[in-house]
Amino acid sequence: MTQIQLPKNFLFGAATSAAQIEGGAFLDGRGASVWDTFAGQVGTIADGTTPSVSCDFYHNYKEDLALAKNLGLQSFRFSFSWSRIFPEGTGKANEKGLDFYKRVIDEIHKNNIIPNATIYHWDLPQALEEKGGWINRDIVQWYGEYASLLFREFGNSVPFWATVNEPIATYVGYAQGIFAPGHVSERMGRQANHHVLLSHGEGVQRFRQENIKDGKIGIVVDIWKHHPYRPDNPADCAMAELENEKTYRSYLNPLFHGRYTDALLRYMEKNECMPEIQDGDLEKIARPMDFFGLNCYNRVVDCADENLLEEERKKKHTGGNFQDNGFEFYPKAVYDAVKMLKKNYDLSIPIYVTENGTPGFHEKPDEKGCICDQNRIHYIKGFLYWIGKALEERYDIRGYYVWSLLDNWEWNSGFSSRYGLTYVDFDTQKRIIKESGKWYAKVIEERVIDWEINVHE
Ligand code: IFM
Repeated sequence: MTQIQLPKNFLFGAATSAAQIEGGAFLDGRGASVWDTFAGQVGTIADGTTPSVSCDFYHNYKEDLALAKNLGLQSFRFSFSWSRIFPEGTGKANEKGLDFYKRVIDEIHKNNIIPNATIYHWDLPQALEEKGGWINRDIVQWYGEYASLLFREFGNSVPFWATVNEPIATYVGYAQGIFAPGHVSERMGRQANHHVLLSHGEGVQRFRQENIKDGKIGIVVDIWKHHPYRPDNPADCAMAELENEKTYRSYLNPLFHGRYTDALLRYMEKNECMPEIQDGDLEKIARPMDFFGLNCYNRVVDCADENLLEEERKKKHTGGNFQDNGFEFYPKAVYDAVKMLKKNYDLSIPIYVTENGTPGFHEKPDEKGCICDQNRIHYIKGFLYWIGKALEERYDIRGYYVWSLLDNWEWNSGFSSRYGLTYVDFDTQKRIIKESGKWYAKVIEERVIDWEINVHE
């Protein structure tokens, strides 16, 4: 058993996003987002639900923030709903929408919690999608106007700002059709991604122009490193390598090196999906920021042999390096990501682990009303251990946020996938703190992690 002590000034929090917790989708002038529209189409969401009510944070925010305080959270990560603020995406702002966020931010402060805001977490106003959405280069200006308004309204009451959460979600929505708005075109996906990165750069520039005192701005990128299933097999290695290019490197390279990698450029050329890039775009994307938000959940293992893969899928993995929910358990992923950021990008800004968590598919209260999610405790413990390891080696990680404070509307999985430290009964809106929530509260207080290192790590 190894013991890790996390520093006193290390920030502990939990993360959420507007579309997943707020509900109130059609209240007080809010316009539809692409997820409202997408979820309304048959076959898009596993349980056929929509985000229209979800946790009803729109009405329950005071109780939920009191709950966050009870857990001892030091920071609360949330996102603004673009279409609550600009129902049409641009033009006249909705005062009632701005009012809501003012009340939420005030309440966060009343609870002595530090707000950490994301400007864009996947919920593009439907009105903008109808003008081409992330494919239309004008979106950089639309996003910029929206970001500037937020900076002016809330810049002095929110110290942490993320321009975008996980740019890859836009690719998934335009290239793979799995996420809203549901397009299936590699070319659209690459163009959409370029515009998301450009909007990030626009956001950073406008943040600096607003001259916000004490505020920090960054971006949140998820790193799921691809590993070859057979490390000595060239096809598996080539597959993993290409996936790393197409995923996290396609964001990190422009952000930190001011260019797309040659391998990605070759791939885009060959597959006729090269985005339109104008002079100055990459300089804009690479504007210096203040922190890096790392979302880290797992790694991905790639295998080029379909038959082998099929056999692997049939295996019922439990225990060891697999969790009960069927996912591989690889907490070292966070340590690997942090090391890679330093080695490959010479990252010199602080890292916040802005999301980490694991879903439960059958969680419900037992006869005593307890949600005994030992699986989640084990998972978070493993990641905190490896964060502690990286801290011992002097990597600059300043905080950690569990995804999520509450069970919520998990995009394509609807309500069938629960990530919360708190259980939500979506019929009654009753909340029950899970065992993981109680355990996390203790970690925040004591900052000690006992960990038995797994043979597979
Ligand atoms: O729920 C999502 C979140 O919106 C973005 N990061 C991953 C989470 C879990 O899937």
